Amino acid sequence: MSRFKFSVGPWNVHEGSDSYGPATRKEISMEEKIQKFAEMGFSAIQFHDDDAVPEINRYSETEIRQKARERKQLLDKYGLAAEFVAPRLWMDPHTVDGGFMSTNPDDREYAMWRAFRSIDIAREMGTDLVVLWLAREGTLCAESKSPVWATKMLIESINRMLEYDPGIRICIEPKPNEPIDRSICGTMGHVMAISAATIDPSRVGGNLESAHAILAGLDPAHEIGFAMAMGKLMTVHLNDQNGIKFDQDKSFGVENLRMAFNQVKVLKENGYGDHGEYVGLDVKAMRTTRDEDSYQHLKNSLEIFQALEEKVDRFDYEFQKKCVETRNFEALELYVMKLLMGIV
Ligand code: XLS
Ligand code: MG
Repeated sequence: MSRFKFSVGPWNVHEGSDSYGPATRKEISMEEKIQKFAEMGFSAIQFHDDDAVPEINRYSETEIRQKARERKQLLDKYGLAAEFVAPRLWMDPHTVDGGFMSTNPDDREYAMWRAFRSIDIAREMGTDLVVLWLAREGTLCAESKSPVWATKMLIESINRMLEYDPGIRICIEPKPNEPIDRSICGTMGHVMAISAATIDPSRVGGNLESAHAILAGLDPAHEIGFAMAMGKLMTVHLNDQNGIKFDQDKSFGVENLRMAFNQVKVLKENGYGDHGEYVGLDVKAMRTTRDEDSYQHLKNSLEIFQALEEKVDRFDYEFQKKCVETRNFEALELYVMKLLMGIV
């Protein structure tokens, strides 16, 4: 039995379309997904603002709150919590050049409207956590906006959210690229610097996604450790990635097993979850996956995570200590590989 609580977003179960081809699976309703997530043992659901309130632009602030309460009733029906709400600032025409750092002032205000509504929705759904994945925040043409100005706009936007709700927590999910070309906040280091520059650093932290760290050429476990050292790891998006290419959101551990082992190890060793944090998944099924296997990638990710928990529990810290004292890291590395291969 895992010591962790797990969360997932409805976009993790999708129809399989990609930039080069149409859907390969039938659409599944939100209620059916949420019921299945509860059956699979998830404890919480991640939401975009328009997952909670579809066609959000059509509604007044009051209507948005009402619809968020209705979505919360669906969670209550299956005994699930809402982990976070994230403004989806990458689909609407107003976000064509980003949101908080768009070169169009009206579009910047639209992004703030969505951010404030995400806070309202979060409150109605019983969570104080808003996640900002900064999809289009950066440049497609490097000379289109100053990186100094853009960074300051991000800080100013977060400050406005912190002022809008004095109890809300803002969690930035860094990614070095895709769909943006040059990201303004690409790694956990950038997130920690942004946090420190806001009016309330204690309420601004990070969400580390495994694939995003790999896309930045970094080690996910070290990115997790960096945020935990600052006391600012608010959640994680565990998945995997085969090298530096398009974001693959692969099942956790399927490409980089030792990296996955060290992500579980750093979370377990440092009390992740002790303050209610969830292990979030952000994984997508292969386009070739059939309808009847629409949730298999989530089951695989949970099974691999829990198998790695057992490996961490069996890790021989005495042997590690001896290897460190004698600086025999070759022996330590072989031990880890044997542990992962089931030889020891
Ligand atoms: C995309 C992001 C996205 C956010 C949620 O790369 O990981 O899935 O986590 O919108
Ligand atoms: Mg993610």
